[in-house]
Amino acid sequence: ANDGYKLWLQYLPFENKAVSDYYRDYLENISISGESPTLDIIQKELIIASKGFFDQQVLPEFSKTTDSNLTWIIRSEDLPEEIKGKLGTKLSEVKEEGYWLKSYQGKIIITAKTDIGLLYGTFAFLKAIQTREKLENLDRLENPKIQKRLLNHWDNLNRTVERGYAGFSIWNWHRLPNHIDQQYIDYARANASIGINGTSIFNVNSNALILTPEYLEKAKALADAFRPYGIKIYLTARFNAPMILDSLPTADPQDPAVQVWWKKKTKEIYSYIPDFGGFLVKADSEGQPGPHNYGRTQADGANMLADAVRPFGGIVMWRAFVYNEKTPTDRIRQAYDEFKPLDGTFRDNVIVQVKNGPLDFQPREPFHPLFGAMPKTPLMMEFQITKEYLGQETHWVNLATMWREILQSDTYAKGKGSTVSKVIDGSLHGYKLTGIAGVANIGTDRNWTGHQTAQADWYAFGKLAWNPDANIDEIAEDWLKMTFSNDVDFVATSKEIMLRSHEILVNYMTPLGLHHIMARSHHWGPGPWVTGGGREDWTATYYHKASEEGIGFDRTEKGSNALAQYAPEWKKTWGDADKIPLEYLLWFHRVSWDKKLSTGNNLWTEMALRYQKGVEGARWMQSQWAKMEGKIDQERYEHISSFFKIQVSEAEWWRDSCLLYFQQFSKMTLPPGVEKPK
Ligand code: GCW
Repeated sequence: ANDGYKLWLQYLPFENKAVSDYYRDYLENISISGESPTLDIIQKELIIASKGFFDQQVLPEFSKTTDSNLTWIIRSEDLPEEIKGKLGTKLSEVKEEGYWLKSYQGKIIITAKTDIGLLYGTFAFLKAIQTREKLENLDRLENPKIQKRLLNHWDNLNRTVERGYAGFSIWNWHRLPNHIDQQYIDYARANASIGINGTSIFNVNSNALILTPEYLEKAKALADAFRPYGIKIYLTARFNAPMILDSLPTADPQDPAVQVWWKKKTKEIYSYIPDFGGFLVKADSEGQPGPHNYGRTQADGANMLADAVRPFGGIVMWRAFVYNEKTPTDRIRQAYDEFKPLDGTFRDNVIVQVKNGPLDFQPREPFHPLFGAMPKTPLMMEFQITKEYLGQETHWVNLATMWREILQSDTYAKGKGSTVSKVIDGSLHGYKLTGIAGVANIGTDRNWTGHQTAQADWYAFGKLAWNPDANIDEIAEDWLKMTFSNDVDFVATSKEIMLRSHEILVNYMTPLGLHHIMARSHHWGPGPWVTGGGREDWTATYYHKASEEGIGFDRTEKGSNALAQYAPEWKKTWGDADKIPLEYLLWFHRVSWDKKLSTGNNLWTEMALRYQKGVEGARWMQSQWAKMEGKIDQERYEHISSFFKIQVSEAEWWRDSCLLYFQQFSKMTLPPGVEKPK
C-alpha cells in the first residue's frame, strides 16, 4: 500500500537488475568525511534511500577515508590538494548553501562549503538516481538564487489551519516540547530536499500567546529538531502583543515603553532559539492591529521590530497585504498607494512580503505592481501553496504554471527584461536581502496535502524558491518520476495533465479576467451573486460589476486607474480593451456583452465557450488519468481518480452557476456546444 506519506522521497525499487547494478556501485560504498549532526542526517538519508532502491537488499557502507569509494561527500576545504587543484577556481563558485555534484575520474564527488550544502548536494545526487540520470557526466554546481526560502504556516493554537484543506495542523502543541513526532523529521527532510531554509510556524492572523514562554519552549523544540536540516524558525508577531500580554496601554511603535517591550521580548525569544530567524507580520489588514491604529506608517511599525531583532541578526518580513474597506479607492490599489511612498524608509533588515497579485491569490491575476516599484526596499514574494481559491485541495491544478506566469512577467522597471524573478532574486535592484514565502498546504492527512498531486506544489515551490527561473516542465517531470514512476508513458501523460491544468481551471472558474466571484468567506465554489454583508470589498458584485450594460472592473484612467501603477509599456497593451490579452480583459475593463473580441465571438459567447472548455478540460484530465491505471500503485491511482469526480462535478457547478447568473444580465442564449445547465 502506498498512501503518499513519503512524498517525492519514495526511493522506489529499481525497475530491473541492470538499472540496479548500475547505481549500486555508487551507493554501496560511500565516504563521508567529518562529523556533525547534519552529516549524520546525510548518512541516514542514504540508508533510507538504499533500502528503498534495493528493496532492503543492499545497505551502504560508510567510511571516513576516500580511498576506493565511488561516492564522496566532502567539504571543499577537506578535498585532497591534488583534486582541489584539478577542480580549479570553479570550486570557489560554490557559495554558503551551494553544492557541486561532479563526476571525476569515475567517482562522484559531492562537495560544498558547508554541511547544509552537502545535505542539499546529497539530495541532488539522490534525485539524479531517482530520475535515472546517468552519473558519468554529472557536473552540477548550484547555488540558491534567493536567500530566505520559507514556508508560512497559517496554523492556529487549536490546530485548525486557516485555509488549510489537508486536515489539522501538524504541530501538536499539546505534546510539544517533549515529543518530537517523526512527522516533524520527515517534514524537515522533505523541505531540505528542496532547499527550504525557514518556516514560520504560526498563522499571520496571530495570537500573542505564541510569544509566551509556554509556546516559546515548544517552538524551541521544533527549532532544535530542524536546525541540522538547515531550517530556521520564524514567528508571527501580533502587533498589539504588548497590550495583550503585559497590559501596556498602547502598542504605538513610537512609544518608548512599547519599543522596550519588543526588545525584551526579542531577547527572550533568542534565549530559547539562538538562531531565531525573525518576525513575520500582518498588520492593519482584515481586522489585525497595526501602526495605523496610532496614526503611524507601515515603516514605523516594521522598523520598531527590525531594531529589536537587529542585534541578533534577525529580520522582519512585513506583509504588504494591507487594505481597508474604509479607503474609498479600488481595493487592489491600496498596497501600492501605501507602500510605494515609503520606499527607502525601511531598515535594512526589513523585507516587504508581497502577494503575487494585487488582490488575493486568485486563479489568475496580473503581477503585483509593487514588484519593480520599490528599488530601495527589498521585496519578497508570497505565493499561496494551499489552494484557497482554486478548489481547496480537491482539484488537480499545477500551481507552478501560475507562478511561472508571475515570475516571468516583465515589470519594465529597468527596461525590457526586468522580470519579477529578477526583482525577487535581488539582481534587478541590488537588494541585499532576498526572500520568498509559500503559504503551506500541509496538514495531518496521511499524504500531507489532501490531493496527492498537491505535493507537487510544495515541491515546485521549493524548486522555484531556489531558482525562480527554473524550468517548470522539468520540475513537473522530476516530481512525477520521484513520486510515482519512471514509466515513460506515465510521465508524459501525467505531465501533460499538469501543464494544462491551470488554464483549464481558470476557464471553468474565472475566465477572461473575472476575479473574486467565489462564495463568501470560505471561498469554496462559485458565488458571483454574493453581495451585502457590510463590506463591499468582500462581495463578488464589487469585482465583476455585471449589469445589462456589461461586465468587468474598469481600472483604466476612466475608472480606478489602478493601471497607472504599472509601467507605461503595460498601459499600452492592458489599457486598450482591443489589445489586452483576453486573460486580463475583465480585470482592467468594463465591456458590453455584445463586444466583438479578437476571437470573433462576442463577450457573452466567448465567456460561455470558455466555461464549457474548462469543463471539457477537466473531463479530459480525468479520462487521461484513467489510462494510468496499472502504471502506479492502485491506492494512489484510485485516490486521484476519486478526486477527479469532485473536480469534474465542481467544474460543471462553476460553469452552470456562473452562466446562469450572468445570463440574467446578458439576456443572450447559450451558444451551440455549451451544455444546458443541470
Ligand atoms: O487570502 C486571504 C484569506 C485570509 C488570510 C488573508 C491574508 C490569513 O482569505 O484567510 O488570512 O488573505 O493573507 O492575510
